[in-house]
Amino acid sequence: MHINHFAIPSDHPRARSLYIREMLVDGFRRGLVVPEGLIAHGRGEAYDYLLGERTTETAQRAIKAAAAMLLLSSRPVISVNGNTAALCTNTVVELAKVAGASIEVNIFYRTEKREMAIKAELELHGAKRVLGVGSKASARIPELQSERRRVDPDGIYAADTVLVPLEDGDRTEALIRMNKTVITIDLNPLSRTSRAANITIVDNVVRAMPALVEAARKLRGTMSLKKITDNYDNSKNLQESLKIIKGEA
Ligand code: PTJ
Repeated sequence: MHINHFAIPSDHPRARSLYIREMLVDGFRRGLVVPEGLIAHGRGEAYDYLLGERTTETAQRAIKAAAAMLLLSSRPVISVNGNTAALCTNTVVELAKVAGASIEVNIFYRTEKREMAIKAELELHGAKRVLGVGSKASARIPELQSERRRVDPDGIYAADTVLVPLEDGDRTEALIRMNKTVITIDLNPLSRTSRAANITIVDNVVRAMPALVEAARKLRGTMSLKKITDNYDNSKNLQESLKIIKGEA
């Protein structure tokens, strides 16, 4: 990865945030990220700033519920777009192993070249089987017009639970209509995806993904999974995240 270290002094007060930006820019140069992805990241950054650039206790509760949900699922799938590939391919692969999930490439601005680049990036980090690329995305999500409707019949189409980091609202709602459980990671607690998903982790994917791996590792083989998911309340969780942003909590 080419990170412009010279431009960012390590003692810069915003060094961490600037490094994450560089990861996106590097992903853009390598053909993983679309220009629109850089803009989407900017919006995420603004929310992250307001949340204190930390995994809040509220997000941690959602992470625990998400880990339990993935472990309870019989066909969990992690959906990977350009930004996710640039920021956390290694933890996507780790989570897939720990939670027994499949990995599928699913992008909004679809080109075969970028699908292949994201697949190659996942394989470089140890993914054995990457779904949803090229002619493998032969199934369709009903009532969805965007290129995200094209999914793998062995992956998202047949999944009971789908983890969709940085997702657009249309597909989240379409997946819910297909009776799938949707887990998202989205820094904006007001987004349509955040409100439609069953479990919303309001946190940066860069922090949330490793925390999710850790939580799944801890919970694997324990008996309390169903209790954790039953006791989780997503609307309450979103309200709490909003209060943190407004400085009321
Ligand atoms: O790779 P593609 O073609 O699938 O395109 C990916 C983007 C991100 C461009 C596409 O999915 C898109 O346009 O997304 P949206 O509708 O802008 O939604 C992105 C959401 O993710 C917004 O609510 C952002 O606040 C949030 N977000 C951005 N960066 C992060 C984030 N959430 C968590 N971690 C981030 N690093």
